[in-house]
Amino acid sequence: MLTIYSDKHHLHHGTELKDGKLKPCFEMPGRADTILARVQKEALGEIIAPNAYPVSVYTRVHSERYVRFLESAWSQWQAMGRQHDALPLTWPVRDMRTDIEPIHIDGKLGFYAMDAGVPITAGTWEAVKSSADLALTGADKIAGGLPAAFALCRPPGHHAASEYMGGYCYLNNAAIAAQSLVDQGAKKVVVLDVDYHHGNGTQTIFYDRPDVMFVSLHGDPLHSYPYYLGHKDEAGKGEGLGFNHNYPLPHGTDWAHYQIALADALQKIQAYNPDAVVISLGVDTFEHDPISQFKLKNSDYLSLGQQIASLKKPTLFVMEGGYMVDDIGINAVNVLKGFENA
Ligand code: SP5
Ligand code: ZN
Repeated sequence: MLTIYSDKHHLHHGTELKDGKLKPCFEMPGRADTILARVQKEALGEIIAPNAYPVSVYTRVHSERYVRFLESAWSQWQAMGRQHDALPLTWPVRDMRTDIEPIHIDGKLGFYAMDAGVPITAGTWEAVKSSADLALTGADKIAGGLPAAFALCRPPGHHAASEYMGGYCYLNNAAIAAQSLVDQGAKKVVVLDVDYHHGNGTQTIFYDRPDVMFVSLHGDPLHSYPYYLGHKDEAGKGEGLGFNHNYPLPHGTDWAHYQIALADALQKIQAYNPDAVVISLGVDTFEHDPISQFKLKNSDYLSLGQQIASLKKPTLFVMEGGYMVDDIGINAVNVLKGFENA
């Protein structure tokens, strides 16, 4: 399988607010390095660099003012004499205004964030842009007829919505890729999200659309981040009603239980009969993941890839989460190997 990768992810590594303290993000450069090493060790296939895309491709799914904010946040922050990573500290919750963008950088940061897990550092924008470009390059390959490709994205994207960042995510790589496939002629695209966390950003972006179906298996939001979205009754709205499917699963879910939900999800996807599938590939469902609560084992990821292959659709894998760095390469590449050897 073709892998698309760039070293630019090294430009981004910050701190997050966790357990009431600022700590280095679990989302760190070693994650992508470990996956790349495994891709090479397993001789998965060719590894190519991404193309560069104009910002107008990102604004197909994100608002212009949000992308402008991402581009300029670090320089505004630095102009205040601040040197540490930029993090939000106040948020527009219920009943506050979201139509007027604040001018002060502290106001902007909270305005465009859902949590304090999205530090902005000097190199963040360049890494974020490169990550989206990996997914777009993969989408171009799929649109050009390649049956499958792997965008080794870092930072991840599925928590980012049209106008906010969150959960280590800035631009929604999978959504940008899905939109690109539509823009290149696909009539129907599915985003299947297997990250432990619900892909709130992707769901929200496509919630009122029938042309991109969102399907997600994840930790029940009653107990797991992102807490405020990902319930079973979220089925889409307007023309998009019936094109959103959530499978919230309990703590301790192992492969035996996971595969029952997966089989149901795959059946819905098959019935929809998409032209292409984008997989939001998180491997934080692993039994030893430090921030998640499922119990998948190394070999289960081979089965996951095999199951995804049963769809027999052009498939773009987009890397999302997974924080047990020692095993992230094994688990991510197992999905790809399982897919290819099916
Ligand atoms: C892309 C992705 O996987 N983002 C995940 C962001 C999760 N951020 C908040 C995690 C809070 C988990 N707290 C659990 C503590 C276990 N000791
Ligand atoms: Zn996750």
